[in-house]
Amino acid sequence: MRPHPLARLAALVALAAGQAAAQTPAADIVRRADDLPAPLTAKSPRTHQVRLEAIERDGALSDGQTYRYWTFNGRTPGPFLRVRVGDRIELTLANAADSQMMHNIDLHAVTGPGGGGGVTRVYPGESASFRFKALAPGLYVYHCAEAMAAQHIANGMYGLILVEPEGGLPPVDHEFYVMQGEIYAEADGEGRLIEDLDRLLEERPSHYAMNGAVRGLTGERRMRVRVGDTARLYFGVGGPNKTASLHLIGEIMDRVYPNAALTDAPLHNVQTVSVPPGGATVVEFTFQVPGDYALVDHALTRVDLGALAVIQAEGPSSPEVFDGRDPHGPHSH
Ligand SMILES: [Cu+2]
Repeated sequence: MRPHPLARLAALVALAAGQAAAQTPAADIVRRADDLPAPLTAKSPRTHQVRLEAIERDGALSDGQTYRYWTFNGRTPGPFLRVRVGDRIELTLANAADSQMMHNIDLHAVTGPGGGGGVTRVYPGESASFRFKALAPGLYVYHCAEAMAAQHIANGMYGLILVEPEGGLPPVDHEFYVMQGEIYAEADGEGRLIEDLDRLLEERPSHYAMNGAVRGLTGERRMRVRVGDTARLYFGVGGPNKTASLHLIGEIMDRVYPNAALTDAPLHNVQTVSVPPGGATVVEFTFQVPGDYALVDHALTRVDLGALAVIQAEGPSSPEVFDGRDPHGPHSH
């Protein structure tokens, strides 16, 4: 008999929570969820020099199988860029000499044609620069838009840029950076996964990635907080095609900025947030009860295909809020 799907989900979460780092020699493509700059402190507008490099490299996608990724700076997602409204950004995009493809960058935080895509098209070994001013606060996706854009995104070329509102965001204990994407691949039978353009055109992903890999933010790459800590999640969808239904199993999100509209009031007490490809959200939460919490796309078939991250909350139990034990656990009889 097949296990009940929910039992399988619980088993996946338990497995992911305790899992050691991927036991594969392939390079780690995953950007850790805590790999983002601290909040800005400058009081007046400043100019940021940002240098990104398009790098094509093999990385571990799933269960020891490698995939040829296209990245900004060698990992997926690309670096978390952080500026303040009114700041100027001088952005240089270099394309590594050993690349096979042209690349560029379209940042949704840019006001101007192509979001920068037209002025950053670079052949392997080239670089190009442009300047822009961050006019509107928000959390924005950036991505490669070189033809075929869906292919460049599916292969890993996306990231987030935060334009902080005037005065910044309220301080929290933890900030996390997570992006979901789809990968369209087929196995070559020799431990490698090869991109499958038919699947891409049919919008039929073989894998879902959290920060670049199947269940990328689990095991030793899980997020960690203490019970009672305030946490803010910057979540974006690279896509290229699928809207995520972001859900944190066992925790109600305290505050949500739908579509990452940081200048509008947040919603409170939200269960699931819809995040379209090329879109983002900012959510804040505090755990009251210790345990392992699964961050998923609640289109739950995708959890089996990889759309799972884990946040571990440590601290004292709160039996008034939650009291129970696994009826089949070791101490149940
Ligand atoms: Cu590209």
